[in-house]
This record gives sequence, C-alpha cells and structure tokens, in this order.
Amino acid sequence: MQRTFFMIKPDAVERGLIGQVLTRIECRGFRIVQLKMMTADKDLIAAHYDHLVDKPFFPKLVDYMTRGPLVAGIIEGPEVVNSWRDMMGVTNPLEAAPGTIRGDYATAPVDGNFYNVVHGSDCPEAAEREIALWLGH
Ligand code: IDP
Ligand code: MG
Repeated sequence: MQRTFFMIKPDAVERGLIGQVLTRIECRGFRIVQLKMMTADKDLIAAHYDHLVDKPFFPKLVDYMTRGPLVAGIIEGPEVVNSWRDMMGVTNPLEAAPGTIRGDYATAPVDGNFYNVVHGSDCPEAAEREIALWLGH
C-alpha cells in the first residue's frame, strides 16, 4: 500500500469542483485518509515548489496558490503515486488528455500561467516530504 499527497487547487475550489475531484478518487477505489481546507501563504508555497522558485512564472504561481482556499489531503492505494498522476493528466492544460482531471476541467492558460485544478506528488519521497510540510506528519 502506498500513499500520496494531493491538492484541489484554488481555481477548482472557486469553481465548485471539490466534489467532482473527490468522486473521481473514490470511484477509482483509492481511500481518502485526510483532508484539510486551508489558505496557503507564500512561504509554504515556496517550500512546496522549491524547485520552481527561480522560474519566471513563480510569482504568478504564488498568487495562484495563495489567492483563496485549497484542499490538501492524503490518499492511499496500490501504486497511488503514479496512478494519481495519470488521473490528473499532464501539467499544461492544452496538452492534458480528455478523460484526465486536467484534460476535462483545466482552463486554457492565461498570461502563460497554468491553472490546472489539482496537484499530486511526483514520487513516493516527494509524497512523504509534502505530507510532512502541509499536514505535519
Ligand atoms: P505538476 O503540477 O504537473 O507536477 P510542476 O512542474 O511540478 O507540475 O509545476 C508545478 C505547478 O507550477 C504546475 O502545476 C503549474 O500550476 C505551474 N507551472 C509549471 N510549469 C509552468 C509553466 O511553464 N508556466 C506556467 N505555470 C507553470
Ligand atoms: Mg510537480
């Protein structure tokens, strides 16, 4: 059994998509073991996306991720790290395949910024790091 960290990002919360994202997780048979609705601050986003702080889009990414409440949580299941990434679809909404969450719900990029609905850790080590950072355990 594996666990991963996921988020329903502020754009999705604003658009009323929490239920639809959680439904996809449950329909797939993954277990939601923790959920937290919160508004992140810049320091938390900089720690979470520490590999992106030097990118030109980073200030917009901070604005995006701090502009309102998001839902952070943990899901469990076999191979859930990679499966959740597959369910999310790729980062760029224009490239995300239909049937994926991003392919079905993410809006076209505005100002070069990707408003792409969900987050998922990209490997088991990142999942543990992000769970500790966001949820404290
Ligand atoms: P991921 O969310 O698919 O794992 P990352 O490369 O980890 O993608 O980037 C984190 C987030 O930063 C993305 O989900 C997206 O919101 C934003 N982002 C990544 N690359 C770009 C870009 O080239 N332009 C604008 N925003 C980006
Ligand atoms: Mg990532």
